[in-house]
Amino acid sequence: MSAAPLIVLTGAGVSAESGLATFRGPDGLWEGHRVEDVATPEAFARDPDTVHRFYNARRAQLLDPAIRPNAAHLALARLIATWPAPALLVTQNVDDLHDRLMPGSDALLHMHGTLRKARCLRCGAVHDWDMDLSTATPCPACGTAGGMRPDIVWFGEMPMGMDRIETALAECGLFLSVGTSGLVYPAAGFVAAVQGEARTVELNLEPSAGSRLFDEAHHGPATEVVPRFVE
Ligand code: BJW
Repeated sequence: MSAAPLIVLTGAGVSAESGLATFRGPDGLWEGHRVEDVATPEAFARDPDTVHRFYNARRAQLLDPAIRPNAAHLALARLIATWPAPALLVTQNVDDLHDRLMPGSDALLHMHGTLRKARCLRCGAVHDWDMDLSTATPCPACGTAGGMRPDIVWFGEMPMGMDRIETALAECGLFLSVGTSGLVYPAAGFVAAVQGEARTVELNLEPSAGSRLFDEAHHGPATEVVPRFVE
């Protein structure tokens, strides 16, 4: 592969074989709710207990020792670490499975936030967070009770790191999209935003909504197609 700047975009499919459910697959409903019904500021304002329960369950699942990075996370971490030009892994996932293989790396950007952080609605302080949240949880920084929310990007909110992502997309020579349905924007628009000569590749279980926009596509489970493509 040539040494042009690399962007890898990942979605829930990269973590599916680690045991984390995708959003729009057969196990995608949570207690009968679609993600679009619980991942909005309006849902949180209307029924914070339900939204906290959704994220508490998913945060607790991440602390289960059975949930571990898989061969796709490993192949991507190696690719980013050894790429001979600037490389950025942009994940839509709020799990920490990429982080475990690239701890503290500046080359990893969580555009939809992370489950293991919480944010104060009053003072904006962001804290590492592994406990359950509730409407009674006080903010450690300002002491306000009930002001904490998951540090997650909900529908209608601005994804994180967009300036950096847009700059990287404009310079990128290889764009890999891994395990995402291509239904949620702005991530779904990245392939169209990649400029000129860049090579665009989809690696997914099945053709995504934007599959035809890619120069090439390889379909199958991430733990097979990603290591095969990368190595
Ligand atoms: C495998 C596999 C295996 C399975 N191996 N593959 C109308 C038109 C266009 C846009 C809009 C519109 N109305 C509203 C919007 C905007 C909205 C949006 O896109 N809505 C759509 C539903 C239409 N977007 C927003 O509101 C975003 N903000 C925004 O746009 O701000 C304005 C802005 C303007 C200009 C520039 C920038 C911004 C915010 C979106 C926030 C998304 N949040 C969520 C939930 C929070 C996080 C959480 O709780 O986890 O993020 S939604 C949910 O979807 C989650 C995911 O990150 C995201 C993407 O899902 P993903 O990862 O693709 O998962 P799935 O389940 O959809 O797909 C999995 C794929 O894996 C499938 O294809 C499988 O086949 C595959 N797979 N097993 C390989 N083993």
